[in-house]
Amino acid sequence: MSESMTAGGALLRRLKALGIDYVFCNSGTDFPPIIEGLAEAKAKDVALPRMLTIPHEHAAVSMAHGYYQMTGRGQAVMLHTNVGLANGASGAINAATAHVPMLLMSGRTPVTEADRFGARTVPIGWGQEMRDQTALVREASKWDYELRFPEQIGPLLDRARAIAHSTPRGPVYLALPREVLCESVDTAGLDDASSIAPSRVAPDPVALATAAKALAEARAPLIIAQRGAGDAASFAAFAEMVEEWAIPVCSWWAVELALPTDHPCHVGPDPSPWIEEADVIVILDSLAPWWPDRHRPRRDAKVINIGPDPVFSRFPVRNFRCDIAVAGESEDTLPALANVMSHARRDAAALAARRDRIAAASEAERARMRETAQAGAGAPMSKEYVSHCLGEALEGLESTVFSELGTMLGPLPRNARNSWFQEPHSGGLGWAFGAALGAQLAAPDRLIVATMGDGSYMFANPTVCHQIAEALELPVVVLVLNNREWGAVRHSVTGMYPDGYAAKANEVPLTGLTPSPDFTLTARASRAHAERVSDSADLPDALARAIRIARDEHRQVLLDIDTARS
Ligand SMILES: Cc1ncc(C[n+]2csc(CCOP(=O)(O)OP(=O)(O)O)c2C)c(N)n1
Ligand SMILES: [Mg+2]
Repeated sequence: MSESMTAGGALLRRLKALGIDYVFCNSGTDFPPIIEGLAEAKAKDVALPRMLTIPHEHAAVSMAHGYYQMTGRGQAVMLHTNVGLANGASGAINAATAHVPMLLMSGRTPVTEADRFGARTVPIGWGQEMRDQTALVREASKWDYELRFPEQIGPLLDRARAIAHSTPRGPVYLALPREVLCESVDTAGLDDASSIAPSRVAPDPVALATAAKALAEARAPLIIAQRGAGDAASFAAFAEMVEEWAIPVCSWWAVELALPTDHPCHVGPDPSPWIEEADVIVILDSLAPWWPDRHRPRRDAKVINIGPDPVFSRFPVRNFRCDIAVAGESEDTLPALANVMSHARRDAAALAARRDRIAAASEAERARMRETAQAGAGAPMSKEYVSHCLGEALEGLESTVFSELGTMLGPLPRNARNSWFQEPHSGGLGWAFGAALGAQLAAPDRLIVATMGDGSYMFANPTVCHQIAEALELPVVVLVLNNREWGAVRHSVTGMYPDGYAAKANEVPLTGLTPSPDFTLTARASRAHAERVSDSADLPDALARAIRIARDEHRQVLLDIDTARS
């Protein structure tokens, strides 16, 4: 028997059938048919995704981002017309750069002025109209469209989700006009499985064989890895392969962990001196693997690009050399590469000598980092010191650290897959807190730590994020590394003009954040446990307390840590 429901509710029902757990929502006057449909579905016992009220769009998109990072499953975000979408655009740019799939939607203000259900009522109906609303996020979207008829809900959502999850993954956008959502639609087929499977690019066997041969025959190979090594199995296979083949792995500006920091082949963030001597370089899923003006690969070095989109076609300019391109998801490519290499001939003695040299360099780098961290004790203390202490506090615990100008990989040892994420290379600040909340939602039993600069904390709309943490009972630990400035901006000025006027000024203009707000009060406003830490000697105890409270009392915690300007 045929049945019908409000199109707004039908849309949510379809999302559920597509396996979406959460819709991160920030609603408005375009939402009545969504909210009515939601209530209708509830009244009729129709299963829907969990619909969450998120009081700022950047937090909503960042939560979907963090949720995906922990689960590998894209979620949905529903925002308010053009203005909500504009607030979420920075998050969409982050998701696109990080290859994070999500179904981004926002309402379209009614286009009709009268005589139709759903037509304009209040002045924003006119004020929020745009000729091309999608333009706000089009460059960050793999696909975009507008729902024209209610019966398109199933087909368009199937298509949107399949495209978002196809290689290379990323966000898609669908605009939802209010009049269309107000219509009634037949429910037949809404609960069926998706009609379109995502397409997954598998590595080309010829490219794989060529890459494997080059790597196996290399005298001085190097891998630069910025965005992880795929799933649990490929993470393990990668660690084994680089050890067996004695390949140094560099984490220059890594935003995700590809190799444990205590692995004997992890040589730290600096590609020098490896890059100058390398005859074969693998760029593993890395947008900007080195600094072209500083790091100079050999002219005859063979460069292999591996990743879901090895040439990063979204970006107008990116000319890192690419002799061999191997396209595919890392979880497919890395085990396949390891397998092909396992059949290659090797000179065991030469590999052993190289392995020893790399391991010694790796150990020396760890020792140097420990020393730098210890030297940063005091009041205020260095970021390296905070990173080191956090590493000690997390030892033996299953944890994930999100860092945005916060703690540093290396001084903060991280060894498990998914244990560490840094802001994407798009750098749309305000990401880490929201992403940590999304990750905690995905992994309720895991210790989730968000560490960020004071500037990044303020970009995250902290009142909003603490409200979410309280409302959804997400016991995240937040560390604000507070140097009362935008240090990264100051560094970029003094880096470009080391002897300039700005560098000689008492305070570099446009970088100071004094007077610094009392962030503990912001957190306490949402009943977080909050402390200020000024002296490095107090940090280990404060961290232990923070972790205990988050775990045992299931309560969010903030530490406002007095951090030195470097
Ligand atoms: C949305 C957004 N606005 C501005 C910037 C430019 N920006 C890059 S780093 C930075 C300062 C970050 O300050 P903070 O988080 O305090 O870290 P610090 O550098 O002081 O350690 C700014 C403003 C950005 N990346 N994103
Ligand atoms: Mg700062």
